[in-house]
Amino acid sequence: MKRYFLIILVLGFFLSTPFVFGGECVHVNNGTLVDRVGGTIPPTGYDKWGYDYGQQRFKGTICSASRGEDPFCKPPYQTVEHMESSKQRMIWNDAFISTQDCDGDGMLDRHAGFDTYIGSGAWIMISLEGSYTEKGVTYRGKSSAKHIAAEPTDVLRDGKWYNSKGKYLGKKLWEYFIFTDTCLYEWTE
Ligand SMILES: [Ca+2]
Repeated sequence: MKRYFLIILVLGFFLSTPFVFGGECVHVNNGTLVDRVGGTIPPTGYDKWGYDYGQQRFKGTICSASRGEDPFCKPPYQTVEHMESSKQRMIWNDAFISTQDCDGDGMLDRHAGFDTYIGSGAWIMISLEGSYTEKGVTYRGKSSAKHIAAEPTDVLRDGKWYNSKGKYLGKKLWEYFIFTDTCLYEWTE
């Protein structure tokens, strides 16, 4: 069941709206911006979930990455304890989540300058390490993956992205991303 180490659902990645410059930018260091669930973002360092928006990085668990909202993290799911102890790391670039709010919605900008992530150059890298138990067997694993926004010329067909020349790029992820460059190792004890 390798899917456990490919879980990368992060709340709010789907919810972006077209970017419109608001005329003034507020940096995360200001301490007044909020995250996607309304929590105030600390001016520096990690928030309680493990997000450091100023340094564009995350250090936590699979469950804290989704702020506890991932269905895999809710009881009575049998592996919840293992999932909560699984380590997750992420880094991303400015196009993915900026360190500023320039469209005036009080949240850090996503795909700044673009209507959607398409063509924005956004990317995020996610690595996971941990274990889970299924039918009495404990599995340990590691995975890492880089996800990049599709280009305007890329074509989505049957849940897979191809470039304009027909070369396969990767599976569809969220709405506009390509699931690519995945390394996955899993073993039992
Ligand atoms: Ca914003």
